[in-house]
Amino acid sequence: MSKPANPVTIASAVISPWAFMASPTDRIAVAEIKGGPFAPQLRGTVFFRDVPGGVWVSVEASGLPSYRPAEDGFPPVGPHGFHIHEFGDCAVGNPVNPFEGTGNHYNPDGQPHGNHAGDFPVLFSNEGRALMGFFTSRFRVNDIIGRSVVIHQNPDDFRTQPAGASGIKLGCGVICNFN
Ligand SMILES: [Cu+2]
Repeated sequence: MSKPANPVTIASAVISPWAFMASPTDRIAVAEIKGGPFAPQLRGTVFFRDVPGGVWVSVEASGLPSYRPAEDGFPPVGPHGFHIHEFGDCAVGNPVNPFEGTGNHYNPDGQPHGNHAGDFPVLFSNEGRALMGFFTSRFRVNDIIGRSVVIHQNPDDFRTQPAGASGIKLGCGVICNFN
């Protein structure tokens, strides 16, 4: 009997253009995202893999809300603001403003919002599911261990300071060593 394929290896091979050159010594981190009181079904996994010149980030999520347009002075729900925050504290805390312990966006070089090292592309909900991969040269895997990734309710406008008007936090995951 051959050993069953590792689903993690398959997932990262599908969405990483650098998978062909991945070596067993590449630093990899993972964050398991869990939804808070505003999105209790939300689950997600984010992988961070050191690649030449930066990090390949791949994210898979389910249980996101469906898109809702802006209405009655409320901003749209989705596409969802998505960031690295400073602190790896994913305790829900205040249920009307969950995950306050995550602090501000990860911003080691003092940039305005829109150019924080932790500013990521927004996540689009496809009937609740999102699958996305992208490259960043702004940090290495070692720099972000012990911080958190956060998914917000509203879109990130990438200009409102300090957090892009992306609204309440739907889910949170602490970034941990994977290997
Ligand atoms: Cu955020």
